[in-house]
Amino acid sequence: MDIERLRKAFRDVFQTEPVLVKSPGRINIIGEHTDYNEGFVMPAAINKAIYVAVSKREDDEIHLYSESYQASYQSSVAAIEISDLGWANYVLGVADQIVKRGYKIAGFNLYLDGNVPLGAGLSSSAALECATAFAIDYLNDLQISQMDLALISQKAEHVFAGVNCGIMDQFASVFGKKDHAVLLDCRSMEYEYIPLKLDGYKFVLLNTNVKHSLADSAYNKRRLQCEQGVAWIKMHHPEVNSLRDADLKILKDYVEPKDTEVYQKCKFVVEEIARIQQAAAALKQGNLVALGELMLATHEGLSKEYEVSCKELDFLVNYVKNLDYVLGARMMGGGFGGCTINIVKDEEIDSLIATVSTLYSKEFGLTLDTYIVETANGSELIA
Ligand code: GAF
Repeated sequence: MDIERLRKAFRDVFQTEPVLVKSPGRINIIGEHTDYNEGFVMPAAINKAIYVAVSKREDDEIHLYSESYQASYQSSVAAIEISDLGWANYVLGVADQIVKRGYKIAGFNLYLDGNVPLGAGLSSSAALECATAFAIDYLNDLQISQMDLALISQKAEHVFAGVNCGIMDQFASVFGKKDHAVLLDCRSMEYEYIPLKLDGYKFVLLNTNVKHSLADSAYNKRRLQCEQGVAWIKMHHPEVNSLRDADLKILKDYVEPKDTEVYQKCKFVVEEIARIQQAAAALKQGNLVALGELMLATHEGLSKEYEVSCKELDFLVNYVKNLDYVLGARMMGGGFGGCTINIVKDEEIDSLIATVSTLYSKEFGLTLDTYIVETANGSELIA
């Protein structure tokens, strides 16, 4: 990202000097749909980020400009409302949450740019929320803790984007650390950085370039199905507060008889929470083969049991899963499109990309975008 170009673009639009905030997108190595079930996740921030250039205004107006959409939007702190512009909502939603928490904030100018591919499941929206939260905090000297900035950003997504997401994406965008994955306990919010030793391998993302329209509604539905399962268990085991507390026997006894579909969804989550612990142990031992096998098992569960994959994602995973130079592969994020994450041997990356791109476009008539990603630090102000 050309920081000087961004500063100049901001000055051209707003005629004043900006402050810059950078918030990264994320990958998730393992632990899918576990965050809103108080389980664990293991994401890492990546070297693709959203950048916002901002300045404080003398009045209470909010002026936004998006480089990618070449569009502007205007509002005011006193009258923040959900807009028709998706990108603006992520900014407005964060400002709204900060105001709702009782903070006094001034109007601001914000210029949005970045290189996180949009709609690819790399959390461009969470990154924009976090960048906005950091920016408003800085401009108004609010001194909100980093954890609260992540939680504010998550809440903004619930209210202004209508997706009842967990905390993983915003957490990763704030707390990511270069060369590390973060193992986060989404119940206690305690976390541990695990060094990523990929010796000779890299994370390669294959972007299907599809985002099926049911993604957001299906996400919210899965969340409700998990809550339904917990409610049935709770009638017999009041101490169970989330699927984190359940085991397979409890699910068989109290959820399967009620609804086999809900049972299947809950079963995936309980098994996935267990897999993350094994994956963390494998990563700590540098056992990428074991980690890769767990990733494939996750994909299988997401596709067959949790039913959040799609034919494009399954095609990509099926193609690579028997290649000996690809250690792990799975769909990543909420599902119904976006990217697969693959652990691929350095020397084979170029030829894999060439082959799989050709096969993908032959099969679906779509271009496959590919990214070799590195990990990065979390959100930061750029002087
Ligand atoms: C999306 C959500 F935003 C996350 O909170 C998480 O639930 C993920 O889907 C699935 O693991 O990225």
